[in-house]
Amino acid sequence: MKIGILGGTFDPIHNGHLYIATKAMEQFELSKVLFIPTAVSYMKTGVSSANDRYEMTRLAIKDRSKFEISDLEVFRGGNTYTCETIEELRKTYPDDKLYFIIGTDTLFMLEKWRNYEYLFQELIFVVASRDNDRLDQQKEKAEELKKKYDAKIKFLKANQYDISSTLIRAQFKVTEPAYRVKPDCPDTVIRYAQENHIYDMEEFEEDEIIALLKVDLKPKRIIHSFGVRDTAVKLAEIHHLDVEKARLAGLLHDCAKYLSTEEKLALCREYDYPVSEIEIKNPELLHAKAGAAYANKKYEIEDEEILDAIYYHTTGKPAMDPISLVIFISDYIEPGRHHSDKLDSFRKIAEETLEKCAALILEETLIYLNSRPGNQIKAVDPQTRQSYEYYKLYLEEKE
Ligand code: DGI
Ligand code: FE
Ligand code: FE
Repeated sequence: MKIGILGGTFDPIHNGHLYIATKAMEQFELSKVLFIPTAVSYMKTGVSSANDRYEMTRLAIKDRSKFEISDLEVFRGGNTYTCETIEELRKTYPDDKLYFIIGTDTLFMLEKWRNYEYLFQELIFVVASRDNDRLDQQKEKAEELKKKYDAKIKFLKANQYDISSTLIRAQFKVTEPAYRVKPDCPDTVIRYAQENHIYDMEEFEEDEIIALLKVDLKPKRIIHSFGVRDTAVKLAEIHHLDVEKARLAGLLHDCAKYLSTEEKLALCREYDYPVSEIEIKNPELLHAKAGAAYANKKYEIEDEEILDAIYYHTTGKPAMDPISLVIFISDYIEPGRHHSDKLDSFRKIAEETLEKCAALILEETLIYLNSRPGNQIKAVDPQTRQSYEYYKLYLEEKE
């Protein structure tokens, strides 16, 4: 027999896993696929219990006669090395061909695995790649392993699938009805997770926020958000501020960037946020205020300092809170920004005096906005002007 093996944390199992198992079965004419939920060290927090992960996996495949679940690893506690699992499996399947399904990242790690030479001898590896970009590198690595160890490595022909357990967990955690979407996993799993509150009682982890943001934002905006997060964290450390608040505010500051004008206006109305004339004419500006509402409503951020930082990140305001100041500045100077040759000097000043850096940024912004008078899009928001009036004092002080 040819037997497929798909191991994973399965927290939770989702349709991407089932798709891969199905594709592998077709391509390699497997008699069955064994799903092996892994044990997770008790030291690792935030992973659902072995029992729940096992149960969800069992439910997901129970109507598929060629999919089987194995409890070889999940109830053992602590990590199980794959070589131990394979030795166990060999007792049941002494002469069968074992097709072991791995992801792209694993392909590059195989030589770190315990007894990998034994594994190369026993297993046919099936690479289910998630990103086709590195396909050349993957093929190269496979050739190398084939030469060195006589490894048997095959590539799964399947469409790219963009589902991750992280995103699914995050989707379970969204409680606001308007933003709930059906997670991409079997209904039996959804029901089990909901009835047993596997995910919805927990707070968002950062990787889950990122997974949701990747749906809300474009890839370039994600990179920018990481830049703002990292810059904000660094500045918070230097200036002895709350690093975790800076991190979250930086990550989420542009979360409403791609909402429609109607959605942004509706959020501002719902939260009683004032909307200025300029903002109506130039709804792009609204993503800051709407972002504060969106971060609260969808991402369940309740901290006022974080929400304020998002609210004021585009225009600033007089006498900002330190976290707001850090986000306002980080948005302008994060490493992905290249719009002005003054940025490097601003980056240095930010490490010394936040207020002075804010003043310089506001000055630059006003110069930029005034560079084309009459351009509606560049009308100065009163808030930007007031921020400048306040912070410019920090420029004079030094002179
Ligand atoms: O969302 P980002 O692109 O990361 O950055 P942002 O939220 O600071 O928005 C940047 C844009 O906002 C930039 O093109 C300058 C513009 N801006 C800042 N203050 C004002 C302004 N635009 C207008 N019309 N009026 C302002 O007062
Ligand atoms: Fe922004
Ligand atoms: Fe930004």
